[in-house]
Amino acid sequence: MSTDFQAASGLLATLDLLQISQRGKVIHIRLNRPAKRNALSDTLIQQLHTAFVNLPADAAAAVVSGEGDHFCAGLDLSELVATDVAGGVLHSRMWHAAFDQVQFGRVPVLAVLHGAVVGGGLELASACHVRVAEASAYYGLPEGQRGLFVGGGGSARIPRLMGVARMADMMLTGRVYDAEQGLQAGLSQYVVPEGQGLAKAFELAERIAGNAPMSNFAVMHALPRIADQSQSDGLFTESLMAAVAESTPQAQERLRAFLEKRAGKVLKS
Ligand code: 1HE
Repeated sequence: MSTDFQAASGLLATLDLLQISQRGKVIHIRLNRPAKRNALSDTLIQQLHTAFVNLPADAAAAVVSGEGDHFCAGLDLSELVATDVAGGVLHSRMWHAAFDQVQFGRVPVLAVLHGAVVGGGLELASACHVRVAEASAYYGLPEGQRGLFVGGGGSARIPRLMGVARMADMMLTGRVYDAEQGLQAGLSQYVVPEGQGLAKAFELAERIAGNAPMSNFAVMHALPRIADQSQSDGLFTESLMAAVAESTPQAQERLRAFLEKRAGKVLKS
């Protein structure tokens, strides 16, 4: 935990497979099962769900990372017992509920990726809004080799990042992408040197937390849905969302601030 982050209290502090802390408006949720490479057991999935449903009211951005040498080794294979079809569907739906809460919850979520980002770990990463990869990150979908299929939303989310053909190749052939290849393919938006992922993510999270809440809401909730709509429906939804955002007091104040030369310009960084 970074020194200036405060450990979470109350319900969030009881989630023993997560280490949760907060600095200002940024909440840091760390998968904390390093001995098992942060493999996603049922309990860990349920704790992620609980954490994202119960984020502190003053949190405005979240960062998810993994303790130890890997972000996440995917589904906890030791828990995969032969079950009936209904049981399998319900198990997958439990993951969907948790990861939907990540993608369509209250605050934008950044993932810091290092080491293995495989199977369900990549599904979790793909539910986040911004992915920062360290140089050691690598991506795999070993479901094909394990006799499985993705069940944590991967088939819906990963092709939206990298395309169906690339995902099919990963699943069929076991192809692994390294951090740079993942960046080129769209799996992450940033690659940073080893050990610098959290600092980069916290810097981006501070920026996100400073946006008008309605703009962040629109990006999280309207943008992916518009992308799923026909052009005509999407344009109409966009107009509604734009009108809602523009009419908020925060937007009005920000526009005034720019016109009165109190706000920053858009400059090359
Ligand atoms: C695990 C898991 C796991 C590690 N489930 N226990 N995911 C996979 O197929 C990936 C499987 N894991 C690996 O390939 C490797 O563990 C790693 C490349 C991620 C890391 O290697 P390494 O050498 O650092 O660790 P390790 O020695 O392999 O593992 C350390 C311990 O973690 C060991 O347990 P131990 O009791 O012997 O110490 C491993 O058994 C345990 N471990 N990964 C259970 N995944 C909703 S559908 C989603 C479908 C999927 O995600 S399929 C992909 C599953």
